[in-house]
Amino acid sequence: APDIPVANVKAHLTQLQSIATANGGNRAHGRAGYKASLDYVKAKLDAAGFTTTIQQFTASSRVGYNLIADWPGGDANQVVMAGSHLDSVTSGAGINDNGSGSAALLEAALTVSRTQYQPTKHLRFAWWGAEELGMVGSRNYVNGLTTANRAKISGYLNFDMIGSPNPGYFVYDDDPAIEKTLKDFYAGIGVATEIETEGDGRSDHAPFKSAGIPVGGVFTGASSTKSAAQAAKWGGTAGQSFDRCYHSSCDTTSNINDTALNRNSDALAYAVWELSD
Ligand code: DTR
Ligand code: ZN
Ligand code: ZN
Ligand code: ZN
Repeated sequence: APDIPVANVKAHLTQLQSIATANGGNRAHGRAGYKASLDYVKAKLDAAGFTTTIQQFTASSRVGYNLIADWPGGDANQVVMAGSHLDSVTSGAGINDNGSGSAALLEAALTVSRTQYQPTKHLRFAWWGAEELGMVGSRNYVNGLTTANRAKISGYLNFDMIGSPNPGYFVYDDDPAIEKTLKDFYAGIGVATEIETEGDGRSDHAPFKSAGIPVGGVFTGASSTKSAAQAAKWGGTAGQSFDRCYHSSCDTTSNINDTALNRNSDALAYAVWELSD
């Protein structure tokens, strides 16, 4: 898989920060900042040759949107999906949660286009709305799938919080093949990983898992505290949260660890390329 330039990912984060700042300070479901974020991502994907679809839904009496981007080609009966929620909480810009996943996913999709990658399987990327209300957008998408279309999805990769300032390297312990693919990436760059334990049912992979679709993903940690053993393994600060600005107004572009963002952007690309070959 090609390397994902972390500078490009950070440029998307700068845009998402500007969008939040220009729209009341957040990118939350049902607020102007969310739709402006979606328009930013969609414009890039349209220009890169993706077939984009906007799915509308209602949650808490406000209109929400999912953005689905299909890369033309590949076997339509074997769809590899990767997704990130694009919405923030109302308290801030949500740059780590979850601009980080959204930006890395966007740059990976743009890299597919830039390299004119022709995968064996069909690639589909998704930016979810209203995850913070309880995975509403992703659940809306999965519920909308016919049984036949659901059966075509060979796997779903989730990226929610992948640039935490005091990062851990956690791999979802769900589908064994996806888990192994992600672990192989980290082994290849000499970075130890741990199993993601707090996440079951706490992000957009949950509706896919409930529908029997193989899922996986990576995570750099939220409000849990980094242990001394973890700090010895990964660096950073023991006794402090992985992300002390989780769901706070300080979740801005300064709330990102560039090394973690780079490694996880490359892990995302590695898994997408490996699983779609
Ligand atoms: N619920 C997510 C944050 C979160 C907490 N645990 C995990 C595990 C895996 C992915 C994400 C998370 C949010 O606030 O968006
Ligand atoms: Zn990189
Ligand atoms: Zn959150
Ligand atoms: Zn999140």
